[in-house]
Amino acid sequence: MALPEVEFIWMDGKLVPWADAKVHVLTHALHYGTGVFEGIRCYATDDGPAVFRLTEHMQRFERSARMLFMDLGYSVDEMVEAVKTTIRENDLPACYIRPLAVRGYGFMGVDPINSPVQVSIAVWPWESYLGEEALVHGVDVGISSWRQRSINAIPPGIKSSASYLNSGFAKIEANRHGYAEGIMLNEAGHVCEGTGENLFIVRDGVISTPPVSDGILEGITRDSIMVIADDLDYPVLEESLVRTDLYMADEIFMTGTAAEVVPVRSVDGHVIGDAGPVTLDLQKTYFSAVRGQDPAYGEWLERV
Ligand code: PPE
Repeated sequence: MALPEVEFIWMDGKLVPWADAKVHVLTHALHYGTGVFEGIRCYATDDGPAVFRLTEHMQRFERSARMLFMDLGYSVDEMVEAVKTTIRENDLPACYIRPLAVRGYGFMGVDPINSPVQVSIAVWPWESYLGEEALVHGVDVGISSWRQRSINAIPPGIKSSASYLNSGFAKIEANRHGYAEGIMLNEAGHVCEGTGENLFIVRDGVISTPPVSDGILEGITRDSIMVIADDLDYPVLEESLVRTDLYMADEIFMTGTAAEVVPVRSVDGHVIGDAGPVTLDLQKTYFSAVRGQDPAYGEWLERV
């Protein structure tokens, strides 16, 4: 997507004009992928803008940073406040939020340890990730020829910039084949996730999703959907899935902060069909939750 510019970006503790939020070309992360980030959404509610599970996202941010021995220099609470300030000062009713921490400028060579840590928070309006149509009619996806990186290589459980080289390969391939998204398998052939979404299937009324141990990002939307499914009395299993489980599923959907809850219409040309009843039920409840229309999930929203 082309970026819609807003007024300010938070950089190392200060709000700076959008055009001034720059780094040096010798920033360590640009060369070696030594960055971690988050993706968060702020929704318009009757009580004003509210951020969905903001604290949990910032906790994950801190955990990702810890893997690179990065000290963010701000507590989770301070980063939560920084996000709220950035949204307020940009006067946005709703937006996507991208906190980023990188190993910065000053040292070259693979060892990141001496490079300074630079933290930023950018916000911008981001309507729908795979298109409005996708939320209603679903998307066509394909199994990627690219494998998910191993848990002992670039761990999928960490939201690192480097992870997205793998996602980028799969996304380019998917788009070239006419698919909206590519689904990656791990080396054992187990289904992992899309390039920016977790994945669920439904068969005979039972919902299944790959376990964290197969190598996925532990999505906050994934967790929210598991809680909602439980509340709606749908059984949910975390179990390894193989590609034929996708081809034979009654329903498939993907989840992510940017993508939200997107039905899958076909996989490699195997038709799953329009969004099924379970997908629609979960999607409806998720959208009520994020928009502050369902008091049962009120604690997931942090007012700006
Ligand atoms: N897996 C991957 C690989 C992934 O990138 C995301 C989020 C998820 C699962 C779902 O995680 P969660 O958002 O916590 O439910 N992808 C983010 C970045 C997308 C992008 O294109 O950039 C997002 O949705 O914000």
